[in-house]
Amino acid sequence: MTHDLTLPSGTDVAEGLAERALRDPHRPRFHFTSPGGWLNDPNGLTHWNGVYHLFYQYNPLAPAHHRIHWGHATSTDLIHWIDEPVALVPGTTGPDRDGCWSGVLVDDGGVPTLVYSGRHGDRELPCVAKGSADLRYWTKDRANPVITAPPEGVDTTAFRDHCVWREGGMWRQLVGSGIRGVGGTAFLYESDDLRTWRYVGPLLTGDAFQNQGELDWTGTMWECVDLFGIGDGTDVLVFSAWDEGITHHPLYWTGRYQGDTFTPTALHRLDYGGRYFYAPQSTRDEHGRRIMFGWLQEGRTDEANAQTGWCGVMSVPRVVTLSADGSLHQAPAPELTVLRREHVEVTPGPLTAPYSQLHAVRGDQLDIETTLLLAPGATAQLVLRETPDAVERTVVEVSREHDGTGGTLRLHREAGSLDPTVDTEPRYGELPMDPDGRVDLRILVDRSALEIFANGRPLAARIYPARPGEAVGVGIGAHGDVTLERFDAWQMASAFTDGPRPLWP
Ligand code: DQQ
Repeated sequence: MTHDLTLPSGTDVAEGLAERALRDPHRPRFHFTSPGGWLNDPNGLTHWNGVYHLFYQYNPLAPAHHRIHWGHATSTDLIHWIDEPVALVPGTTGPDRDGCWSGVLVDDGGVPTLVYSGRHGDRELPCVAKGSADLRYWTKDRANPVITAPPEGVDTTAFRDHCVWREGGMWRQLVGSGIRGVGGTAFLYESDDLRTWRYVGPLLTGDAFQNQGELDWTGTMWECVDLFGIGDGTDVLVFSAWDEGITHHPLYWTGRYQGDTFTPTALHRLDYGGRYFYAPQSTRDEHGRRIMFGWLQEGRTDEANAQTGWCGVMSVPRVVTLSADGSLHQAPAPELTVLRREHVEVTPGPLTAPYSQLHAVRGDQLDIETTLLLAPGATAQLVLRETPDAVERTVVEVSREHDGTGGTLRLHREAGSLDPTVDTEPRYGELPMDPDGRVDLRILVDRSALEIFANGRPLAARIYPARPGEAVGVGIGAHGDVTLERFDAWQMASAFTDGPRPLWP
């Protein structure tokens, strides 16, 4: 693509869809969504001269995954976004004529450069595009694809998605893949110029025959690999475990990246929502923070998506740090608090009732921060999006083991919606706890988008009450000995106007 001033903005292309999307009561107001059409993975995430750039997998023409473009939005605070012109459009010919799939942005001696997967037919190959100084216009390299085939002699399940970094005066790249009959992998390459690549070998390969069906199964292919160092000497390899036709989920290895290999110490689930926080990408911002976004997929049918004119939600920006136990701690970026409005505080003390509605706290755009102290064997429940007759309700539950060691975070969506076509499967995961049984809970409710952080462990999901206007109740309850140490809730303002979205000037 050449420097083309007639390029549409995301909103222009998706105008009819955008109007429909605005009428959908389930559309989030402070999570990033596309102006209309389809959104999936975050791409090219970067903080460039004080501006955050969020690119994303985008189909501006329909809320369906087809001939994927790269959408583009910018922000100076990670919360308020401006729609930029579409960054990459599939070619009419060439290696990306069927889609510009996921990739990253790197700084090539001051030249912003994208490395992405061009799709043609049913295969993807690495491509490169050079950006204008403002990162708005992108010129695809004539030599694309810059790697013309997966490594010779290896029977691969797929070959796409990129993690690219500078090391020892060279470029290094990981391409997500899988070795048939073995497991998911990340192939390591090396280059002087981002155009000519030398294959080094697999950085690490999983075992597709271990833990099949489990929530930490590593799959037959690794999508969207992301390698970064964190804390003092820990390396992290994030990937989305994929398999044809089977549920997929994001995982990460902690360990040590040295030379040409990654030696794992432990495997972890990145988000207990599984596919509701998929294909994440992270960057180190200009403040030195590791910022991560993931794709909150829809939990309703393709027909429902088609009717509403939009689909796909970006998580809120998360700040990722290393916990004392060697796992990752995730929290919403503090910038999010600029959207906090009316504040309600609930009086601390023991929770004696199995359930009571908090009449002062209501809404479908909320930020809740609470600390609970759980005795061994105790359970606390926080109810969200409850209708007055309690027929529809979503329950966040934290419980502590009888022996006092650790606990569980659960999300019950079974009564989340009376609509039988939406996904209401529960979600759960392990909850680390100190000997006091303290649980620090942060809950973000944004219409159909829900993100829960319990002692730094995240769980993202989608909920679609059939009576959205009535499903605004909040309540709390306990079984066993539970003390409410603090409870604060804020109404959240919208980060987007209800009318047309602001466009680049
Ligand atoms: N989404 C992209 C791929 C990636 C997948 C296509 C993960 O590059 O593997 O839209 O959601």
